[in-house]
Amino acid sequence: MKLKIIAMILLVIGTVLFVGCSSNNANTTENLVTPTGEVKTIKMVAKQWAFVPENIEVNLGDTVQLIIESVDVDHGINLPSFGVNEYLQSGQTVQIEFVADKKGEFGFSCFVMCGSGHIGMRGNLIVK
Ligand SMILES: [Cu+2]
Repeated sequence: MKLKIIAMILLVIGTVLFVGCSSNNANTTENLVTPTGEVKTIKMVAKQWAFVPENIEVNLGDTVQLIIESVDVDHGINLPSFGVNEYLQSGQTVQIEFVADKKGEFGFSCFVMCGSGHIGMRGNLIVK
């Protein structure tokens, strides 16, 4: 009788652990982020040789709206983690929108050879 009760308790504990583990696994493979409904609009200037501002901070789930004006020569912005790859023509303003659906620090850079300081033309998107 005692053994039966112990066996049943172990079975219950085992089931709880198993369910707990499988739901954890489901969370790690899941890539869905609940949008905050917040739209972060950032006006940015691309110039030789910087993005201004060069650091952008948003919250997880925010919709990020970048409005970028290239004020001198042609530039480009490449933010591979969010599929952003946009040509920034001289004198033009470009609007880019995406959802910040992962946490971390993500680098962006200019991909158009815009002069001697081109290689240093980069910045960071921080998603908290
Ligand atoms: Cu460049």
